[in-house]
Amino acid sequence: MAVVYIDGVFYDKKEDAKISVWDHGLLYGDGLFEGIRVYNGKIFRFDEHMKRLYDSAKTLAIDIPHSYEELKQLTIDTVRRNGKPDTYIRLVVTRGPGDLGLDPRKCKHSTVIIIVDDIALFPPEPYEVGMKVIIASTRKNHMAALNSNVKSLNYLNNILAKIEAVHAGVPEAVMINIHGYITEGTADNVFVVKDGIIKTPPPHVGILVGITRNAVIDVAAEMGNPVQEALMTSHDLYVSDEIFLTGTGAELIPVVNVDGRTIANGKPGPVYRQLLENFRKKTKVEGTVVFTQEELDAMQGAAV
Ligand code: PXG
Repeated sequence: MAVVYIDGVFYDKKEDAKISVWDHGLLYGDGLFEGIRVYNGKIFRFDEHMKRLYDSAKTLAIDIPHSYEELKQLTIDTVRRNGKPDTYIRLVVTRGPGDLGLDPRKCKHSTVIIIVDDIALFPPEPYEVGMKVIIASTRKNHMAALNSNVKSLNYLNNILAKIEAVHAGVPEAVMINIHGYITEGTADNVFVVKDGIIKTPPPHVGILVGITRNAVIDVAAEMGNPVQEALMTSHDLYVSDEIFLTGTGAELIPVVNVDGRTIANGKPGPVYRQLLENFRKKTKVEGTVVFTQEELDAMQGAAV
C-alpha cells in the first residue's frame, strides 16, 4: 500500500493522489524533493534529509508552509499510516499552482507532497554480480548554472545521461563535468578503491553531497580506512580495483565494468562487501523512531 499526503489531506489510494496541471512543479520543474529510507521502523538520517530539503527551498526561494518540526511530524504520520517498517519516503515541495508563465509570484502557495511507497531503483541481480555502467557524453550541469546540491525537480541533465545508458544496454551512467572530471551517477554518488585507498569525488566538481555518501564515509572511518576526496577521470575508473555507487534509492551497488572495460577481476570487491555489511548494520540501529519495538514485534507476529 502507498500513502500520500497532499496539502493537508491523506490519500490511501494511489489514483486519488492528484495535483493541479497549473502546478509549476509540473509546468517548469519548479520545485524540489528528497528521497528517504525507512529501515526497521526508523527513518535513516532524517535530519540530514530535512536540512537538505529546507536548504534547497531557501535557494529556490520556495516557502515551505510548515515549520521544520511540523513537517517532520507530518512525515512520521504518513509513514505510520503506511504501516510498513521498511519503506521509502518521497518528500516533494513545488512552487505550487499558478498561471502560465515562469514568474514565481504567480504561485500563491507551495504544494507539499509526502509519498510513502516502496522503491527499487535497480533489479536484484546487479547487487550480487555487479553492474555495467557507461560514462555519459552528456556533461554534468555546471555549478554556476545550477548548484548540484539543490535537489530540484528538474533532472533533465541526468535523464539525458540515463537515456545514453539505456541505449548502451546498461543500467546506469556516470557523468563527467565540463573539465572531464568524474562527478556522480544519475541518482547516486561514485566511490573508487585503488591500492586499498577509498576515493570519492569532492563536492566542488558538481555533485549532490549524498547522505548515503556521508554514511559510507562514516562507516569507512569506523573501519579505520578513511575515504579521501580526489579528482578522478575516466582513466581512474578503468584502472581501479573496485567501484561502487551509493544513494538512498540505490543503497550500495557494485560496478564491475565501465565503458566495456572490466574492473579488476570483474567481481564485487572485498572493500565493497565490508562497507555494505557495516552500512546495513548502521541502518538497522540508527534513525528516528517511527514504530516502537513492541509495534515492530507485533508486525512481525502478524506477518508470520
Ligand atoms: N546524486 C544525485 C544526482 C542524486 O539524485 C544522490 C547523488 C545520492 O544522494 P543520497 O542523499 O540519496 O545518498 C542522489 C539521490 C530516484 C532517487 O528515485 C534518486 C535519489 C534518491 C532516491 C531516489 O531515482 N537521488
